[in-house]
Amino acid sequence: MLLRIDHVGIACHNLSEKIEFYESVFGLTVVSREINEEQGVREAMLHVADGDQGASYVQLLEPLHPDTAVGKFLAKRGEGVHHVGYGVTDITKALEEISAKGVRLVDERPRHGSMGASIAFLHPKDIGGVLTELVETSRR
Ligand code: MC0
Repeated sequence: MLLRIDHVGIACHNLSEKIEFYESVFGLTVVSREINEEQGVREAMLHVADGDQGASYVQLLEPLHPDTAVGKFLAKRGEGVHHVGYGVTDITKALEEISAKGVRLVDERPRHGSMGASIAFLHPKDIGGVLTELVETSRR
């Protein structure tokens, strides 16, 4: 069901500073910067590698407001890994299959994600404390 690790989402207080850090330390390149109002984030995708099943990225996330998923995460836990995003072929089918196994879905239906992808989150409490995201895209 899972094709690859699409991205690792990392929560930070200052997006520009964190981009500079990843560029200078790892030599990564920003391929997309977006504001996603629905998710309450300002985010950047930095390309890591290409594979048979698509590319993988580091996603840096800065909250738009304190009262957002990433804002609350930062207040509670500080900066660090916020979620793991896995590539899937058919997100609707994957959600049905995962839900049937008793895992709570944060999103019953796909939402708009970075770089035009369809995304959906699974509840961290049912996945060993890891907020998990499914990502379907034809372009990566
Ligand atoms: C919260 N919890 C987490 C967590 N966020 N555990 C692991 N990883 C995380 N990122 C835990 C808390 O510690 C708490 O556990 C419990 O979940 C409830 O958290 P809460 O702070 O009370 O917050 P809730 O319940 O209001 O919301 C948690 C939930 C929410 C996961 C449902 O954050 C959510 O809907 N997330 C999905 C959307 C999202 O994260 N969007 C931002 C990235 P305790 O034990 O203390 O009770 S958007 C994105 O990345 C897009 C742009 C993309 O990829 O394209």
